[in-house]
Amino acid sequence: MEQTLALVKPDAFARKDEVVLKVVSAGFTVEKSAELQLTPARAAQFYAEHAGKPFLDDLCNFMCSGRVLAMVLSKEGAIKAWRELMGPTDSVAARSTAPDSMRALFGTDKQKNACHGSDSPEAAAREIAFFFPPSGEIPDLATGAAQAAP
Ligand code: YYY
Ligand code: MG
Repeated sequence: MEQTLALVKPDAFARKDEVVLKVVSAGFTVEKSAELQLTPARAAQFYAEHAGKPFLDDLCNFMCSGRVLAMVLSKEGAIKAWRELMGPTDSVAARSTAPDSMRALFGTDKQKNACHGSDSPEAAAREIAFFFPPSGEIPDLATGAAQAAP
């Protein structure tokens, strides 16, 4: 069964139970789940594909403004299905084009948009390992590097 990495971002964390209810109603299985606080270095590592973009610093600050809920979701075609349930990046646009989507319901704008979802099988593998490293590795919250367990 295909897996994807989903985040409930800090702006929607207070409504995470509503998000999870919709996730389960849409037929996803929550395989793993963790609530955590990102650091700026770790947020920048997560969003490495956006290095050099003008919105990156503000995005990383926002991602560290509170806790996030990280989940591994599984379903047939989970990557595309979760992107569809999330809706378009900009929550304002989502409210006109995908009014039932997570970003329409729980987000504010193109930065505070409630959720993240992997956009390819390669991204899903990387992002799942980022939040749920293989056993024996403990992520260093300051640098984002995986360390061997003592
Ligand atoms: O994959 P998705 O989250 O829908 O959008 P991306 O283009 O990958 O951007 C990642 C993240 O960056 C987006 O969820 C919000 C933020 N962002 C922003 O703050 N300002 C923009 N102009 C574009 C994206
Ligand atoms: Mg993206």
